[in-house]
Amino acid sequence: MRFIPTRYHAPLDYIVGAVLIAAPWIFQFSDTGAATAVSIVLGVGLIAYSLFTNYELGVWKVAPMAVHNLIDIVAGALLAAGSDRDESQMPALGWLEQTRRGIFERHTLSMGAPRHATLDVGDFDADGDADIVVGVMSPDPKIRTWVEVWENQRKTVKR
Ligand SMILES: [Ca+2]
Repeated sequence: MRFIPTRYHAPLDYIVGAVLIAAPWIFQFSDTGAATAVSIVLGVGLIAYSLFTNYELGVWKVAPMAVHNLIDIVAGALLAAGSDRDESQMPALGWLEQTRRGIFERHTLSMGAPRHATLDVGDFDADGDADIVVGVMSPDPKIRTWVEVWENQRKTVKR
């Protein structure tokens, strides 16, 4: 069974590889040496074995796709094994408020393991300001919530 055709899988590998290399700075965990090293090594590794994969964007096309997929599974398991950082102290949901043109203020709305698989913004309580709704995905059976709505309780200045 093939979930993602290789014509999409190949560009995704290079994009994900680049994101993994930059992730410690994008997601602000670069102060954690082990997590930073794992992310960079997996990103560089992903790009490296993609170059050797026999698919659309492979350069040396020596490794069959089955081997590539096996390495993907092992790399994913390594990444999912977690970091040495206490996840309860990590921001799980943040809001960047534009206070002036090009100037953003960061607000952390919740802490803990990131488990929000999706997010949307809308005026869910019809009071004229933006609220947030997030989808929740967690392997923890104690978490039974599928959707969380974050109602904007800040008084907005109407113009
Ligand atoms: Ca609202």
